[in-house]
Amino acid sequence: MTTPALLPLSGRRLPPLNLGASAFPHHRATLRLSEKFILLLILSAFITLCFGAFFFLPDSSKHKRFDLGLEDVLIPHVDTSKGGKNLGGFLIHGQGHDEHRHREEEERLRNKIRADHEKALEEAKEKLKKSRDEIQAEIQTEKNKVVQELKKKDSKPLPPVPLPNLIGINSGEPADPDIREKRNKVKEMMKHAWDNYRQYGWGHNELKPIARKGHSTNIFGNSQMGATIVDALDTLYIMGLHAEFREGQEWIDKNLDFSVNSEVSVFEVNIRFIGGLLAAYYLSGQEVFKIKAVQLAGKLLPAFNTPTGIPWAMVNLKSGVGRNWGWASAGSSILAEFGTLHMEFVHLSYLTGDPVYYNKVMHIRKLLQKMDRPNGLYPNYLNPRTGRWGQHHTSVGGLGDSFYEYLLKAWLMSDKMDTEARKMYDDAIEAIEKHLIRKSNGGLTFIGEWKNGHLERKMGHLTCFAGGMFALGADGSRDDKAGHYLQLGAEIAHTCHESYDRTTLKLGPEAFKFDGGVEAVAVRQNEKYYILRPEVIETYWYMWRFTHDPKYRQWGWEATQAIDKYCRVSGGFSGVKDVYSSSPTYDDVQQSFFLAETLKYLYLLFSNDDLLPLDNWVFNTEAHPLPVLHLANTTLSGNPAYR
Ligand code: DMJ
Repeated sequence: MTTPALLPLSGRRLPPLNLGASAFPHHRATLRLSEKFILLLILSAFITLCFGAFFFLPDSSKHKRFDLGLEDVLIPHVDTSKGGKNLGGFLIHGQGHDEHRHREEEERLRNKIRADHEKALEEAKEKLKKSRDEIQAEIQTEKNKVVQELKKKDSKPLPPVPLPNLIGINSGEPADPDIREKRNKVKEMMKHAWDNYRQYGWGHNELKPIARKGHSTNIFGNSQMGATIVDALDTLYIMGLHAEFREGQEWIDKNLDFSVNSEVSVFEVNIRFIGGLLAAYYLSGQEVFKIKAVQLAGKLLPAFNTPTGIPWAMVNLKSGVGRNWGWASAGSSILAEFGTLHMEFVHLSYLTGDPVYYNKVMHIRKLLQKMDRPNGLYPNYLNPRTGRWGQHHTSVGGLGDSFYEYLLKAWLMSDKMDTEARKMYDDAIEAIEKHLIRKSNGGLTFIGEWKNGHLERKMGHLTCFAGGMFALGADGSRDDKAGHYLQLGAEIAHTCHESYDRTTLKLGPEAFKFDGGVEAVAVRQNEKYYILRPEVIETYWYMWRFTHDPKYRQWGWEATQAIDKYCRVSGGFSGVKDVYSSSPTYDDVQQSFFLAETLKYLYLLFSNDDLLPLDNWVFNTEAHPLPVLHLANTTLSGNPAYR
C-alpha cells in the first residue's frame, strides 16, 4: 500500500495526538509514537542482553569442568602444529590443552561484548537525536526491504501459455466528427475522474470528490487496495491514456499487497480486482498484472472451504476465515456472488495451468445443476453448510443478476464449446420470461422480482443490464429465437430509458415501479438515488452493437450530458440522492465502477465496432474484457465441453 508505515502495528488504534497537519493526523501521530516505542523497547532489550551476557560469561576459575578436558572442545582452527588433528577445519583438542589460550579467548570475547554494548548505546543515542521524520524514514526503508524480499519470494514466474488472439485493443476512432467529439468528451470525463482520484484519493479504494479524500466501503475490508486504480486500468488503456495507465501499473507493482488482515467480499474482489488485473494483463501484456491476479486468487481460495464447496461471501485475506453477510437469509451465500466467479477462474486456470480454480467453479455449477428449482427459478439464497435454498426470492437485478450473465458468458468465452452453460442459461431465461417478465398497462416491458410465489412489479437499475444480456444471447438461442431475444433486449432498453426520461435530472433511479398507475418511476424516497451505475448504458451499447439503431447513441449521449451536468463536481464525479429533485444533493462518492464500466461503455458506444469486437472479447460483469479462449486443444479437467 502507499503508506504501510501508517498502519497501526498492533491493529488497535490509540487516542489521537496533535502532531501537526497531515492527511491522517490521527494515524500518523499514533503510529510514529508506537513505532518509536517499539524501537526503544528493542534497543533496551538488546542492552539488557549484553549486560546479561557480560555477567554470565563462563569464567575459567568457576567453570573448571570445561578446562578439565572432560570433553573434547571444537574450536575452529586449521593449525595442526601443536599436535592436534585437523578434521575439516576444526582442531580437536584432547586432554591437557592450553589454559592460557583459553583465558585470552575469554578476554577477547569480553572485550567484544563491551565494544558491542558501547556501540549499541551510541547508536541508541544517535537514534534519539534524530527527528521523528528521520526515524520514520528509516523504519519505512527497513519495511520496504522486507516487502521487496517477500515480493521476490512470491513472484514466481508462471508457465508460459499461448496468448489468445488479441485483436481490437485500441483505436476504434469514428470517422464522423460529431461522434468523435462525443467520444472525446467521454475521454475528458475519464481524465477528470482519474486526475482527481490521483490527487485526492490515490491508493484508497475510492474517492470522496467533495470532501476530496479517500473513501472505502466494507466490500473492500479495512484496507486501502487501490480499487479505483485496478478497476480503471483497462479503460485508461483503451482510451489511449497511457501515462495514466503506467502510473497505475507502477502503483500496483510497488504497493498492491494482499497479505493484509482484511475481510473482503469474494465477489467484489473477483470482479473488480481479478477481472481488472486479468484484462490489464491481456491488453498490455505486462506480467505484473497476471502475477498479482494469481496471488490474489490464492487468497480467495480458502473461502471455498465450506461443507458444500459453495464459497462464503467474505474472506479474511490473511487468516482465510470466511463468513456470510449478516443480512442474508438463513446464513446463505448469494447466487449473484458465488455464481459470478466462473469467467475469471477459468482464465486463472488457463494462465497458470493449475486446474484448482476451474474445479472450484465447476463444482458450484454441478451442485446447482443437481438442485430442485421452484418453478424452474434459481432462488437468490443458498446455505453453504446445508446446501439448501434460503428464502425463495428470485431476481434478475441485485442478488441474482450476474449469475445468469456468467452462464451465457461462460459459453461465449469458451468459443461456444461450453454447451452445458448455454443450456443452463436457456433454461433459466425461459423460466424468468414465464414468471418474471411482464408488460405494464402503458406497454412497458419490465422484469419483476419473485418473492415466495408472488411477483413484485418493481425493477432495479441493476436489472437494466439484462437488455444487453438478452441481445448478446440472441444468437445461438434455443429454437432459433434470436429475433425474439433481440426484441426483448430492445424492450428492456426502452423501459430503462423511460426510467431516466421520467426524472428531472434525466438520470435513472435505483428502483422503479409498475403498480397502481405508476410506470417506470421510483416511489420510495430511498429508491430515488443514482450512484453513477452503468447498467442502462451497458444495455445501450450492446443494443447499438447488434442493431446500429442511432437511438442508442442518442440515449447514451443524453446520459453523458446528464452525468456531466449533475454529477460532475470540481473534485471528480459524485452520485446524487434524488433524481427527481431540481436541486439534488450529492452522496460524495466516486464509485470505482464509474471508471471501470460507465465511462468505458460510453466510450465504446461512440467508437467503431472494431474496438474490442464481441467475437473476440467477453466482458466480465465489471466491464473488464477477457479474450475468448479457444480451448479445443487444452485440457481443463472436469468438463467434457472443454476437451
Ligand atoms: C458493478 O460492480 C457490477 O456490474 C456488478 O455486477 C453489479 N453492479 C455494479 C455496478 O452497478
